[in-house]
Amino acid sequence: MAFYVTTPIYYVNGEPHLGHAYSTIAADILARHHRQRGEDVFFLTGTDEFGEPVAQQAEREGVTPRELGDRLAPRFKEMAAKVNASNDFFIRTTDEGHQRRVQEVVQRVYDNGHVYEGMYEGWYCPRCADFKTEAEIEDGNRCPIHKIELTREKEKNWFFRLSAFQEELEKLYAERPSFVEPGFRRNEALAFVRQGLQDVSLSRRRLKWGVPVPWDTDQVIYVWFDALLNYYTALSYARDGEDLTPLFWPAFHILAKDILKFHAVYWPAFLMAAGIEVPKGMFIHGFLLMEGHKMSKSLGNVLDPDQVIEMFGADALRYYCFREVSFGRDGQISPQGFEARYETELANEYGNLANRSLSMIGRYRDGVVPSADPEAELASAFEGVVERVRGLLDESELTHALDEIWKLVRRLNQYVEETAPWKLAKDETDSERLDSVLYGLAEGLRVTTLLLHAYMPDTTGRLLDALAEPDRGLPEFGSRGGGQILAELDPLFPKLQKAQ
Ligand code: ME8
Repeated sequence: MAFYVTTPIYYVNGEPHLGHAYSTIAADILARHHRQRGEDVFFLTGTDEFGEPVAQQAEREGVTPRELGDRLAPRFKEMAAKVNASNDFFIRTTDEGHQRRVQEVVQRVYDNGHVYEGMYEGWYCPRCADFKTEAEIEDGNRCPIHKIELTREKEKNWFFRLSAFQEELEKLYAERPSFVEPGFRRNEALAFVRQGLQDVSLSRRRLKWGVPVPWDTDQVIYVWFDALLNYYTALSYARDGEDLTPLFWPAFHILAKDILKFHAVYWPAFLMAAGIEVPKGMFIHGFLLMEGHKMSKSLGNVLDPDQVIEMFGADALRYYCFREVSFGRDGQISPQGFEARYETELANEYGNLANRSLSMIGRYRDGVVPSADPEAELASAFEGVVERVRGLLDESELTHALDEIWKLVRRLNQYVEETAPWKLAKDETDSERLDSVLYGLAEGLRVTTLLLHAYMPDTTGRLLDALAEPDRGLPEFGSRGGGQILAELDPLFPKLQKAQ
């Protein structure tokens, strides 16, 4: 089995913020989970460097778009590393290999008869690099996303015959109900298709910063087509002398609702036009909000992932984002929220469970996991849980899967309270029961931690080492007998430095 997952490629028109980190972490959790299943995984992220959004920012800063990209692309690359993303490649659309392949595919779409020359006029948002319909425009002529004034634009350029794909798109949606998840986003996309599709510009004449149209080098390819194609082009040159396309295509995409239309409508149509298989599917998540507003570069209300990581660590950030905000919905995040979850859930519930369990096995059994059968009441809490988590992650339900796992953390804590091993340890006749309880705790902790591994790779890795568990695959409760010698474990989630 192969699994190919992508994030949007981010515009290099500002520093990365937590909104970008969020999509990257989501895709990373899926990538890591599929690796745990033993699948061949390819995980792609990167930067979108052409087009108006970047050219305009460069102009504002008095640098060339290339210089801006060369400064900011490494920042996005660092951001991915800092949040512990395990991406297999980082694409920059300015890569030679990308541009070559984009031209090939666009030429194919042209040769297949889906491109013509025409005149476009409409309200245009340079930040979105997109024309807006009358219905989308806010407050006279403002962009509904960026709140900036739209400009009236008119130019002769090449058009992609999107309208010709209406029926095929409707068929795709009918045949593959899970093509776009969650369902309410699928309905939005389908409604957009059903209202009637208009052809879209495939090129720009005024702009110089882009991939040249192969048959008309006075124009550049419209940034959205060049950008979407990154998902396809990367596989052809990510590995020297090897084309990964046959192994990994089609991709599964993670993105937010702001770019739904491009991914759910333009992109499959464009691939159909090129004769390339459409994506496996996509999951559309919501926005992280700060005090009620979308966290965004243009609104300036962003949290810096570096600062958050410095304070809480990457794992806590990864955990918080998916626990606090139901994946798929918009949700508020705040430094106070971080702190609260860090202390109550990560440090007190999970961290304490780990340290308590290890120290009881240390104290009562010299640090060796007893060989015993778990008690039925504990075993039953784990029944079917791995399958449930797998099933939820198959639907990219990152929050629901995490909720399932967190129930185990709580069940284990409750089990410690119910069984009170410190009391059992006082009476020699309870020795066998204590073996069962301690075995159950070690096994429960192992299974829970392996399930959390995709979410919090570092801390869980440390705990698994302490549990003498070298395997990182998906677990099964009761599949490991006792006898392991446990190691020391420093607190997984140390107390926060309040002064900050
Ligand atoms: O749109 N909450 O790039 P972009 C959640 N280059 N996610 C957020 C977010 C927030 N507050 N802010 C940003 C582009 N994101 C194009 C994409 S893809 C072929 C081209 C994330 O830099 C989210 O994934 O504006 C959103 O879709 C993406 O960043 C937009 O990044």
